[in-house]
Amino acid sequence: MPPRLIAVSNRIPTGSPSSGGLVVALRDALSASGGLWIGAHPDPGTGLEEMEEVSGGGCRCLAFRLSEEEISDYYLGYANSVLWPLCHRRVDLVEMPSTYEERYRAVNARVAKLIAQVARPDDLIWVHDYHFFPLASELRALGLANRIGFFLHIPFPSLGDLSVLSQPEDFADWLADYNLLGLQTRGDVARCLEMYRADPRAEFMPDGTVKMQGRITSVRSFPIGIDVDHFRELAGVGGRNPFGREAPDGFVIGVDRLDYSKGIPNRFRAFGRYLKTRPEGTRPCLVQIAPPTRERVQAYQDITSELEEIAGRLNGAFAELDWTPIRYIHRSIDRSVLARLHRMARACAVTSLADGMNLVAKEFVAAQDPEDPGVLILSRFAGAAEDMTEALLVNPYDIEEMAAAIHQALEMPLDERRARHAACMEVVRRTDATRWAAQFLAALRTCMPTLSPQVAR
Ligand code: ADQ
Repeated sequence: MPPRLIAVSNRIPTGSPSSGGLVVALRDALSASGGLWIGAHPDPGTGLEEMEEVSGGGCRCLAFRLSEEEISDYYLGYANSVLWPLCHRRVDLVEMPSTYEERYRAVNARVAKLIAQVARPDDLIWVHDYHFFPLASELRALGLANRIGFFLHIPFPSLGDLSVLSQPEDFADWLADYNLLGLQTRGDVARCLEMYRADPRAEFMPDGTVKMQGRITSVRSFPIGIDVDHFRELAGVGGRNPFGREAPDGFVIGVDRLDYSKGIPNRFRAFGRYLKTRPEGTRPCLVQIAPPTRERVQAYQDITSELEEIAGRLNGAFAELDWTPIRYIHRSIDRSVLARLHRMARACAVTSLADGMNLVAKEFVAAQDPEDPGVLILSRFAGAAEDMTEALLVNPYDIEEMAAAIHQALEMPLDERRARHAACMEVVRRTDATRWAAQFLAALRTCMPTLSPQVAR
């Protein structure tokens, strides 16, 4: 039996059959080790409760409840109005009331205490994402010497941008308490090492690890992926045409949470530019699925209005009585319908301004019929572009270049489509979610253990 795994993430699996690759990969790793998944309960509480068992996720899940203040200051506040824009190169959107940071530190300290009540000395602890940067420091302060790994799902911030934090030196310090720091791409690793190079407390060891005040951290990239076979199955299942009778014959699809990092307004503008110059007689269509998220944050309200305005303007200018060029759905849709849509689409536009990986790009590729595949248009600023170099790579700030890429994708000869798809599919398979989890955990198991955590400083 492998050592028991404790996974910690903001969300715990809810048992919905629409789970993505991350849930499947972690759930498998957790059940193989009799492990636990710890995360925030979907419903708020007082913030004082003990953890409770939550069923339905396919593994043992323990949930803590966040109070309304914690949701405002820790989750929507520090996590999503400071750290999210910081990591996505939007320091102009950072909001800094002092209660955000205080509550972020306090929630991490509280969650560490709850974890310490259930952790055994030889458990592996795998912490996910920016909601929990300081968690290892809090666990070490409680005396835990376990191997603790961290995986950052979003881009690693650049050194210059870190100055926006009230105590930027704490950031490197928090990360130094992890034995393994997993990032999405080689570019993220380079940015992280640049941060350590600028920090006089850090030393670089001959094996490539970073040593900071007695603590040794290995920094490596583990590009995340999807449950490929499951998504292919969903996409291939026959059944109802999601459009009813009148499916557009060659359409471009976009699927994103409605987030300013995803570059959706520029995508709409590029599609508008393409509409102006499109080949005569064609009636192209952009199907954009963008469910709302973090609606209480001002920046998300702004992007929602901006998108409605652009979609309305373009449809007003180009639509005809029997043709709507932009079909914009501001809701979540069933995963099997999503997979079918990907398979039917002639192209997918992923135009993120910054993105850790972007799983939609991988889902689109997985959903294609290899004999007659659609074309992936992919932003150079999405982590996925580091390996998927045979997609049509675009600069999401360059509207003309993106309009030209839409044209190229929709007109691309079959041989070229097949060759590009095969190369992308090879990457999608190589980075499949189960391998991703297995590689991270294998690396964590072999990390140098932390000596007595109190002695380490
Ligand atoms: P996200 O920012 O959420 O993830 P992404 O990687 O694209 O971005 O994953 C989104 C997931 O949600 C995909 O599986 C997609 O199919 C699904 N989804 C999106 N819109 C949907 C809709 N309308 N209905 C149903 N499902 C929908 C963060 C980082 C990414 C990183 C992932 C994983 O921002 O860069 O790739 O974590 O590490």
